[in-house]
Amino acid sequence: MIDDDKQAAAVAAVAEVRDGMLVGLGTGSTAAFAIRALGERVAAGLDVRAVVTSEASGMLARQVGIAVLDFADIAQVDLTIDGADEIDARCFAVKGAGGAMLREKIVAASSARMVVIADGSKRVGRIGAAKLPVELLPFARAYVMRVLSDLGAAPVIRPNYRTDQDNLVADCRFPALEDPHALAAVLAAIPGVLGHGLFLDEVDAAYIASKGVVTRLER
Ligand code: ABF
Repeated sequence: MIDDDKQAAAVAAVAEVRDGMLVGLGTGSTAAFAIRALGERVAAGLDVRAVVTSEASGMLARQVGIAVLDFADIAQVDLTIDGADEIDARCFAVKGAGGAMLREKIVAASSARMVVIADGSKRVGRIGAAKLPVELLPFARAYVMRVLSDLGAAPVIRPNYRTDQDNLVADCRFPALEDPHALAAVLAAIPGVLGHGLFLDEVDAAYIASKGVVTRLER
């Protein structure tokens, strides 16, 4: 059932894709439904190219016949479709359970439009309950962990895990997320922190499916 909702949200978002677009492809099981749905449209004649936010999504995209470009050569993406761990009515999202939040943030920032796709379990009143992942340079591990602990984040290094950039992830739990923009600024300013899962200004819209009914939120 949840998979049906993931697919319904994905198909609704992929319907926004038009001929000639450069599409950003997200990471995770919901984004994978979007990649497959886009592959079907490409097989039916849609002319698009894509950039991807992870090695895994790149493999899947190529498998389903989508032309994948190197994002290092791309300055602007037309539309990015990606999953989330939490999304609220403000279109604030927490991302990064899949560990790809740094590339996801960069691709989202480069995109004229970014839409989140999710099943209803990801919809929350206000973001803040999910673990907030922070990507950090291995060289800076002990220092960044001390600073995160001092911020009350109760950080835990994700065991046996490296990102696609070979960095570490600290999963954080802040007691409250009253001012997400302030927290995002504090995290971004820590030397050794390369990215985090707070998406506050990047998300333009969300398609959220519950029991087969797709709801669209626009920021
Ligand atoms: C990516 O994959 C991440 O930002 C997010 O953490 C995760 C969601 O995965 P799923 O769709 O499998 O729940 O979108």
